[in-house]
Amino acid sequence: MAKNTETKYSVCTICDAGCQLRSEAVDGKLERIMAHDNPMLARNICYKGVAAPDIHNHKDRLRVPLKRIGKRGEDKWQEISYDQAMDEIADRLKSVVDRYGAEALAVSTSGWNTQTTHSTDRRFMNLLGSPNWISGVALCAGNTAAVNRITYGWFPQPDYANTKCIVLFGHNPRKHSWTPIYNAINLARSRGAKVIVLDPRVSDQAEKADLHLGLRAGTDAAMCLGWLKVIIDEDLFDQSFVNEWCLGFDDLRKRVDEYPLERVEAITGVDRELIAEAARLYANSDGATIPWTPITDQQISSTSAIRLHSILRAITGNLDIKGGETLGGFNADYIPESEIGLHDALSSEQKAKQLGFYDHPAFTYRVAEILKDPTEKTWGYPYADIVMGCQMANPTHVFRAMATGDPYPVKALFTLGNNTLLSYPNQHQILEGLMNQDLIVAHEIFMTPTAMLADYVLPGDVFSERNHIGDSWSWANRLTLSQKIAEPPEQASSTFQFWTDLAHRMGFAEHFPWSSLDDMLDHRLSRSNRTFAEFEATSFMEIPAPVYQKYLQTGFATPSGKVELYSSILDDLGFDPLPYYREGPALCEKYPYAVFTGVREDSFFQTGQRNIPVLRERSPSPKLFLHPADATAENVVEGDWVKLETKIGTVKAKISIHNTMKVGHIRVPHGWWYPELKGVEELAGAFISSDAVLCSDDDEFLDYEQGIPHFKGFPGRITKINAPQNMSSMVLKG
Ligand SMILES: Nc1nc2c(c(=O)[nH]1)N[C@H]1C(S)=C(S)[C@@H](COP(=O)(O)OP(=O)(O)OC[C@H]3O[C@@H](n4cnc5c(=O)[nH]c(N)nc54)[C@H](O)[C@@H]3O)O[C@H]1N2
Ligand SMILES: Nc1nc2c(c(=O)[nH]1)N[C@H]1C(S)=C(S)[C@@H](COP(=O)(O)OP(=O)(O)OC[C@H]3O[C@@H](n4cnc5c(=O)[nH]c(N)nc54)[C@H](O)[C@@H]3O)O[C@H]1N2
Ligand code: SF4
Ligand SMILES: [Mo]
Repeated sequence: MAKNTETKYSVCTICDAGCQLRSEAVDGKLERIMAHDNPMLARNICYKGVAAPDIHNHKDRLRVPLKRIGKRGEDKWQEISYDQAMDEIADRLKSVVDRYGAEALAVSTSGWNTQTTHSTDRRFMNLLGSPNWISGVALCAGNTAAVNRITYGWFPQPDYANTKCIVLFGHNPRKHSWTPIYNAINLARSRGAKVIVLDPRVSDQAEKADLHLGLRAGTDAAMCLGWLKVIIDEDLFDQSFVNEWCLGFDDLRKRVDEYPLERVEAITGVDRELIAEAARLYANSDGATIPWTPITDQQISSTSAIRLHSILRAITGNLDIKGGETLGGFNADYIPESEIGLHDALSSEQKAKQLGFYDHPAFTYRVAEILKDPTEKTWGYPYADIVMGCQMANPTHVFRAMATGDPYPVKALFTLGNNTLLSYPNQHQILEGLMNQDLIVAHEIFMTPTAMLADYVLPGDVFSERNHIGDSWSWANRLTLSQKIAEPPEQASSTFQFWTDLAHRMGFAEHFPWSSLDDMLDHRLSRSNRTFAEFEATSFMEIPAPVYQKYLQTGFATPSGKVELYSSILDDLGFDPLPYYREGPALCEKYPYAVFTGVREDSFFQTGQRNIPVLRERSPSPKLFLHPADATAENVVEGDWVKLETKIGTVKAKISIHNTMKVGHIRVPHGWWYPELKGVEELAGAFISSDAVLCSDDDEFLDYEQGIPHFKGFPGRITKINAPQNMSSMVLKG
């Protein structure tokens, strides 16, 4: 019989770059992922995306809801029906809420990989009364979005197509790591744009850069203060924009005067002439960009570093102009997550219970409430859920509350599309918190260490099995079509369906009137009088034409309506209103190396895909990068196993020697566990090589304003060991 072959558009969710690709199914089974048919988009594909059929059709994909029958974490299960699982979850959640209050429910989610209108989770939680929503975006882009809003009310996007200068603070996109950004940078470079890279290592981007500043890890804020010193002293800023649109320039200047280049050179380890040259190149470019980077999201002076990027953009006149960084706003054709989330349904009393609200408020409801009126005035909605990150609880406070009951008990955790145990700092505390839960629900596609700790594991669908319209996380305002091409396993659900079915069982049916995901997509498109079927029949991507300098009409969405160099919000909340540099925990004789987590592996996204042979073969084991001089001093050679210790934990990994590393620095990869050691090692080896075991979230490691941890240069030491047993004989079966 002739086979039935179909081709559709897909937005890949294997990583968070969200490439639009084409998928091909034969007789209803996903067989192939291909590049886009539009030449402008055809390069945006990497080998992880190509591996989607290996992931979606994997024999170990979860297909049936599971209920725990062994001890927590023992990985013993009974298969049950979806309806039974949902009934029992609802009953047990009601008991937790009756006993401890609604705030005893925490949700940890990725949001972007589960697609499907993620804010139904916020809607559910807001109706129930829980503010304790956390996500990996607290350490990645979500927190940058929130901190950008403090300065000028939105989170801008670089205009790669027109810029003359790109400044990468660590950020290192490659052919197989954030491919679309890599392509955009290459295109800009071929047009003549200059690239400045600030990275302790000679990274892939640094190798090709016009200027490379090999700063010491964790010193980005000091570097930016140095740039400002040059830019202000040499009058390289946009005088009229500063006069008309910026608040607190004189205060800023005084603060910047505390950072003469000799001091910045001493802190960062970069020659002062090079610092000045880079600052001049940036400021003198006619249209320059500092693209978002996760590196400043994850260090002790994070809030200041992010604010300094904002301030550099603003005073050099690069905000909301062609070739600079544009403020997108909401897409008027699509109901935004901010509206779906129903944030007004949560009372102020419950908002104030959000964990982190008082101590580390920068991305919590505390700031979101201050920005509510300005945001509505400028952007048309009171809440801006940019990259999901603008009204989150603080993860560290949530895990502490789970483990200790302080300031109140958190007793139920729902984790969706997130490997919670490995994806925040202080893995030992996370485990303690999880072991102390009355109810854990994991919505997953594979049995991860986190799912192993659950009471119920619900099988999720994947991107080839659901319709979706990507809205760039309300960051840019592009709409992107993703079409269902295969059926999900019968008992699998989308996260949209999960929240809807739970809401119906918890008495919130009237607020969840949508009968299906497609119905919800129709609702969201109703603002432009279209259905999903009409959208997919006519377009695969919609990008509104840019409108520059919108602030001339609307002002900025801050309390003053201006760019707040001196932050009225931070001032009101009792923090330093001006940016500053704070040194991370000091290296010492016992812990002489500056350890940073990162340098993402091409073959995996974060904690995922270690069970996918075509990807794992490319990167079979975790590697610590070391400079040859340090390797000699430690008496280790390529491929030796070592243990890496910090004050809170120890992991094991192989040594990989690179002369591109900075002396005195060690790179530790993120997210390693060993699916092949399931049943052999506790929690499939989740404590053997995971960076989260090493990263502390004690107060001395936390940024003051957001309370996010220092991943970039914490003290550690290495010792050579024999290869761990199971590891050397590791076999991965397909
Ligand atoms: N310790 C430490 N923590 C970190 C970082 C770090 O470097 N170190 N990095 C931070 C950064 S940069 C980020 S972006 C975040 C990332 O955090 P997340 O984006 O939450 O990534 P993961 O924790 O790897 O979890 C993703 C999980 O989703 C599952 N999954 C994939 N697709 C689907 C789907 O369609 N449906 C469902 N239900 N599940 C799916 C995968 O199997 C995987 O287990 O982590 C942050 N946390
Ligand atoms: N293949 C693949 N691609 C991915 C991902 C993946 O897991 N796999 N993850 C995606 C996600 S969620 C993210 S957030 C990005 C992350 O990707 P990138 O933004 O590229 O970040 P990293 O790879 O963590 O680190 C980049 C560089 O930061 C440097 N660095 C370390 N410490 C410091 C410091 O203190 N200051 C400065 N200026 N530089 C420092 C490192 O030497 C390294 O070269 O990648 C995305 N793309
Ligand atoms: S870069 Fe690769 S994994 Fe990420 S969205 Fe694009 S194709 Fe998928
Ligand atoms: Mo990230």
